Amino acid sequence: MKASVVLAAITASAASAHTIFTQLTADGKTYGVSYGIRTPTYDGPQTNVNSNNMACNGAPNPTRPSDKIIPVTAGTNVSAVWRHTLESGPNDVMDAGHKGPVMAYLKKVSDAKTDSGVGNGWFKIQEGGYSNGKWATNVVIDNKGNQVIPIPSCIANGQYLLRAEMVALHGARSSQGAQLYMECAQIEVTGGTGTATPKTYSIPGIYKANDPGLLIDIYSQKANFQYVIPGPPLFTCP
Ligand SMILES: [Cu+2]
Repeated sequence: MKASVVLAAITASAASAHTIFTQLTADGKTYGVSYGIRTPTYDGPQTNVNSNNMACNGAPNPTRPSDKIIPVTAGTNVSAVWRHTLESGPNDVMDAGHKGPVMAYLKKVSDAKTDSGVGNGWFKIQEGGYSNGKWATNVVIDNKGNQVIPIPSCIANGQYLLRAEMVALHGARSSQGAQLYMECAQIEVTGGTGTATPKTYSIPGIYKANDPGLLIDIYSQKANFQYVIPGPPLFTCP
């Protein structure tokens, strides 16, 4: 096979291997595809960490609004359900060669249906990197696409955007080679004690293109290397 043909084949398989946060499971209920989540029809990544589309996705993967808000009880786990496309099943989450970290963030908003998510107010509530020889993306794939996210018990009640994110680092040895996948779910938290005020951060702003966790040749690392998860520190209840 000619090199150009091989490259075209690799590019095609990579392009068909992206992912979307399609559904949310909360309080034991799994909602339908795109219910309360601003999903795109195309499963492509964001690659410019300085773009406003880093908050809740957007062009070249335009998202559709949702008029639904999903109730969530503070102190419980929710699951962000990831699928290759809006039509895929639990055995088609993302190409297993897409290796990298997994994260989730919250932003308190007055109207979860209309807030763009761009700007300050975000705090990280879940993260996974690389441990015991396994990437967090592969943990999600092996868990049938479920990213388990604990909702802190100490936050204030009200509407939030829940931003779930997977990052694929197979091309991250060059700048803007990391593929970031994110969608925002619209939730209403009840049962929170409101005793904590998390320190918040801006999106865009949480990542730099040359963060050690985003500009990295994952294939030249030792098996037990220490991977640095991008973004702000994880918020936990005091
Ligand atoms: Cu991809």
